[in-house]
Amino acid sequence: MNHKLTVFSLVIASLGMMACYANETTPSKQSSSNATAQQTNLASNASHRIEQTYQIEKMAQFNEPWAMSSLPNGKLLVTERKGTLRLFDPATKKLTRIEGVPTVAYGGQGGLGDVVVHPDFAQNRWVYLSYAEKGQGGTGAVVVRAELDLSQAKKPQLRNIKRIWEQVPKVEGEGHYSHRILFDDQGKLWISSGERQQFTPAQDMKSNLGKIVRLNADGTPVQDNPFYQQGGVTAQIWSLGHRNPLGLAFDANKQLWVVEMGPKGGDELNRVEKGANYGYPQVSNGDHYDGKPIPDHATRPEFKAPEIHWTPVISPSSLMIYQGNQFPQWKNKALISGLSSKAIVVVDIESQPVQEVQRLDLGKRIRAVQQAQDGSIWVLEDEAGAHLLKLTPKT
Ligand SMILES: [Ca+2]
Repeated sequence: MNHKLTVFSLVIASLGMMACYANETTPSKQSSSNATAQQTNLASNASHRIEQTYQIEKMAQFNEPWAMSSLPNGKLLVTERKGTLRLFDPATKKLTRIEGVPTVAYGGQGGLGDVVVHPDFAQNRWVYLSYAEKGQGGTGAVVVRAELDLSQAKKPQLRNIKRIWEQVPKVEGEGHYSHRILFDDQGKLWISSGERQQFTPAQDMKSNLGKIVRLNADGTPVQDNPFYQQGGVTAQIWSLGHRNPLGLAFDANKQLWVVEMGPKGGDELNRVEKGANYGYPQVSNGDHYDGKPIPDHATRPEFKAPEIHWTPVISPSSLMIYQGNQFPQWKNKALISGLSSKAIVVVDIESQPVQEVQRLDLGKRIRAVQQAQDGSIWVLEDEAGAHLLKLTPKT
């Protein structure tokens, strides 16, 4: 009898969570079949859900921000897509424009992209920026290294700008640059390079589009890269078959993870392995926007499948794996910012299978999420008038 009672309670609890979840989803453009799929996903996950509480403070406002990075002193570098780099001081909430940013190709999904700080910034003052540029054949992303001169507080500027990487080849169109940048604890530089909406380059080893690349801090390929002996841009490649990978992060075990936008359906969180092929455009758990089907991952086991995928999509725009202490329930979990989902999606990457455990419904397209030095969390909204938000534990 006790057993029956427990089962009955679980069913009621699951139904309650399903209903609760439906209320959290974005109201528009949700077809009933999609809603059913989502409820099915969440119903199976119901027992794993967490409810980490938080509070939100609006800190500043930006125009189409894309990325942010903390300096060792706690100030924040923030890029805006039209080509502006700003320095934000959380203590005074003052914003200062940084001079000397190269001209960017703004349009479509392109413009000024990511900004990261070299691990030895305190000594070398190096920051790295990615952006779209025009050139022969169309557009492509580049990464530059620059010295950030903060000696004049009112006129910070970039000096000694050196181009260290570019997408090959440049192509027509203004989408899927991806161009997220990340340093690992060995000082190696990782770049996510999207397939530029051209599909087949993701499988072409003579192109670095649709790849995750691994470089030395000066932009040269690393000697123990899986295809180093083949030379050219092939030497840069760490993994292939990616579509529009917009988030890169290492977990506590130094495992690299990447989130990428799927086509119509099939957003992915992938565990990135040396030399692995993630299958795009041969396989995807989504289909082409024109309705043409793409075989699912299960049909081609030679390609590495995502650890978790989403249909309906969440539109993942960045990834962090929380290592702080202010939000105990998020420790070692992936936080994925979402555009169409207007949310931060929390994923348990240690569980088998990997699963979504919480969704922070923020009501705005979210462009980036990043951990601050003190363990609080910076969140950047998307588009014009976007806020920089600070997430702290609920008091
Ligand atoms: Ca498919």
